[in-house]
Amino acid sequence: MAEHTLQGLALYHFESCPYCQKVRRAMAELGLAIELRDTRQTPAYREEQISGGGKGQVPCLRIEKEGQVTWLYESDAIIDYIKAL
Ligand SMILES: N[C@@H](CCC(=O)N[C@@H](CS)C(=O)NCC(=O)O)C(=O)O
Repeated sequence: MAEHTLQGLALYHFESCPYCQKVRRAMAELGLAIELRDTRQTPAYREEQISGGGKGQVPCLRIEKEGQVTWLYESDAIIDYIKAL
């Protein structure tokens, strides 16, 4: 399947988090390329997630659409969202 780079989406995650692994696996199975922001490797990503979304829990999908930003928490909700794209 062709990879589609999705504009306006960024997944806040870190490598060893099992919930993040589940989301990354779903992305791979769907053939979707979403920007990955590792909050452990880059503490500034964790800070922007907390300041924008309210907490540092990962995975979290930052969705920017028509100038509005939504922070989607919970791996199952993120997978449902990307399956519907
Ligand atoms: N129910 C959540 C669980 C996510 C979760 O527990 N993530 C851990 C890392 S594996 C975490 O971010 N813990 C720190 C926190 O909640 O601030 C999901 O399915 O996404």
